[in-house]
Amino acid sequence: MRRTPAALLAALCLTITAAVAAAPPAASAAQDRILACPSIPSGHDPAVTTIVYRVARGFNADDKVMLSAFEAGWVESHMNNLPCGDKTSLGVFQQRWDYGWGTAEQIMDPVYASTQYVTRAITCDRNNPGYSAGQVAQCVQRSGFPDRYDQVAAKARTLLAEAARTASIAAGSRTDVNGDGRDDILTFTQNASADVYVAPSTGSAFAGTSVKWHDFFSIGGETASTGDVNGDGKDDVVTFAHSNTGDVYVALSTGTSFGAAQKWHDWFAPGAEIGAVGDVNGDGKADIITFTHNPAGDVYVALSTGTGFGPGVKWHEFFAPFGEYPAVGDVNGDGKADIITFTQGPASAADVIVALSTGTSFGAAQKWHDLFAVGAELPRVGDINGDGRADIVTFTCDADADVYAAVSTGTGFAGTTVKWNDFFCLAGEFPYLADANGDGKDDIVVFTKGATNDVYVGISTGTAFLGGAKWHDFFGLNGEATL
Ligand SMILES: [Ca+2]
Ligand SMILES: [Ca+2]
Ligand SMILES: [Ca+2]
Ligand SMILES: [Ca+2]
Repeated sequence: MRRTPAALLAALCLTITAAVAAAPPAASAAQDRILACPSIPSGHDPAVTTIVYRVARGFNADDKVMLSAFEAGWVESHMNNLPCGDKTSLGVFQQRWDYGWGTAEQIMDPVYASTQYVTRAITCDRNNPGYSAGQVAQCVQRSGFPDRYDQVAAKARTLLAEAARTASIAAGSRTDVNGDGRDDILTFTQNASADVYVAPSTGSAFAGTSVKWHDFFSIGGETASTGDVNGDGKDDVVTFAHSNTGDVYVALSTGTSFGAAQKWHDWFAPGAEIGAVGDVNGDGKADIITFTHNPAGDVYVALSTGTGFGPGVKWHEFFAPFGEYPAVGDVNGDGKADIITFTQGPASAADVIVALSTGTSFGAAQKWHDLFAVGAELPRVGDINGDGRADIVTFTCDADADVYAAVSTGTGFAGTTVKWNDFFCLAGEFPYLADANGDGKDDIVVFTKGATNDVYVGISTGTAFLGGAKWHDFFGLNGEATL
């Protein structure tokens, strides 16, 4: 264990350390510090919004309950884990320990607080189907100002969209689950049944509909990923539970299904951190990486032993803080996966930064491109020209539906505004890279979701992506995680 929930809590409570540290019983500690907040931060804490989102997804909250959580959190705390409040109110939802919400320490854990909110909101929504999101919030919060929640719906939607984007960060891991050299597609339903379906590549299509490879893996709010964690040539599935358990589960591929879920780590990528998979030490077994994605910007690694992940070790001190889009890929072709971050600012600040793996740590951050994946674009990492070095691709996923790429030279990414495809990935669709035809060059894949649930592939020629061809006509529904 490298960090404990208690340590996190202590960090959150810095402003009141003396009172908390000196008073062990929960209630008396709380009573010592019941003060109105001197002020509430004007902006939200992205770690809090991400946790609220993940917890709500974990309970399969519908859109209304999800929105209600963000309305309530904004009204009560501007989505901050406040160690203070009116009377005995605490935390993101300003819950009161003396009104049956839990102990003060529990309420100051945003996972616990979100769980309390969401479970009550789901019940209220079920019992009152005609309620607005704000009325659901009031039903849970019982505020003296019941109209405030619906009034902040627009702000809540903005924060919700940001949290959903953070939770869907996924930029590069192999998906050849049957080990035939062609990447396949997977979908994790992430609902109550938590099924995992696979459609293997035939080289010109993804075959099979409703072929279940696992019947309970990666529930809502978890991060589903892939990688060959035991080095047998078949990619396995990995899920980061986040929340307060920090568990990481693996299910090994047999070539035709995934075996039983096994816990390979019990404290990695907790809370709002971003988990990823890649072979950072080049031993043929995929390891796990987590970006704390907060102002500290730490990066931890846990190496695969083939049967588990070892202890979490810090491999970088500052990389991909919140707002940036972290990814993993072997950009210099030495066999060891490196870390990449897209800063995603406006055109003047859309840099791509790389830190190369030494096998035991990530080296100094280096800028490899200074204009790529602007704003809300969706960046991905993969070897699109088949030279063994991972390249970068960005999808606008808007009405232009453009796809730009820059190829690795081993010391930088070359090419600015070089379009590799001019119509691929519309708004709401999910793009990915995969070597669908097994020629060694990564192709573009898009899951349309929406009403059609199609999957299109644009084959790489090494210098461009061909027009999209439909490889599957029903795979990956709305709300599912597709890779
Ligand atoms: Ca494997
Ligand atoms: Ca490894
Ligand atoms: Ca490398
Ligand atoms: Ca390449």
